[in-house]
Amino acid sequence: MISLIQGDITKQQVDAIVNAANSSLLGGGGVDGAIHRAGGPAILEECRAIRAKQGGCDTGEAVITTAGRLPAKYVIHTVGPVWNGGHNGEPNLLANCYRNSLQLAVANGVTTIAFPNISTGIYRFPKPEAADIAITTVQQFMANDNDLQQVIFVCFDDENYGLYKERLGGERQR
Ligand code: AR6
Repeated sequence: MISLIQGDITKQQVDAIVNAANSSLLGGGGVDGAIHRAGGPAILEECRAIRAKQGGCDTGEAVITTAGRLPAKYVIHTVGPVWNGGHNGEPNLLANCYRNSLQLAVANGVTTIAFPNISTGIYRFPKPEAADIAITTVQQFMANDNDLQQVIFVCFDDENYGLYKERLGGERQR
């Protein structure tokens, strides 16, 4: 099932929430800052360990940590593309974020997962195009994977919420 809510992803009671991180994995502003603030230092510690081992995270890829004080069990950190006009592979890289996060989730036994609107804040990806890519990629993944029970799109700003509502037909739709 695909669900839609407007709110703060740090409050979601799901197996995993996804973070719109940067390739350093060392935190930042936006949803990344909110997740590290609410989750506490354990998340950053694990990010540092991953960084020491593999040197951060490339755009479109994803890594997993526990979730510290958050109600979720895991945080999946993915790095969205910075919008640079759209001819630098941004759409594919954004689709990779959703696909790789879902793959990593399933590999870790996650059945419920919440996504923020990756790249649509500081990284300036146009919101309508990002919504199309997010929804299509998740729908394709769910059509081929029976283990995932629920994917929740958590929209923070009104514009994204409106765009997702238009595309998904309101709250808690399949
Ligand atoms: N819950 C859910 N969504 C949120 C929250 C929240 N608490 N706070 C913001 N958003 P952004 P990006 C939405 O800028 O564009 C960081 O510094 C927000 O409305 O967080 O991928 C990283 O370290 C927007 O729709 O991420 C990177 O350097 C969406 O989250 C860089 O920003 C994504 O906005 C990544 O930029």
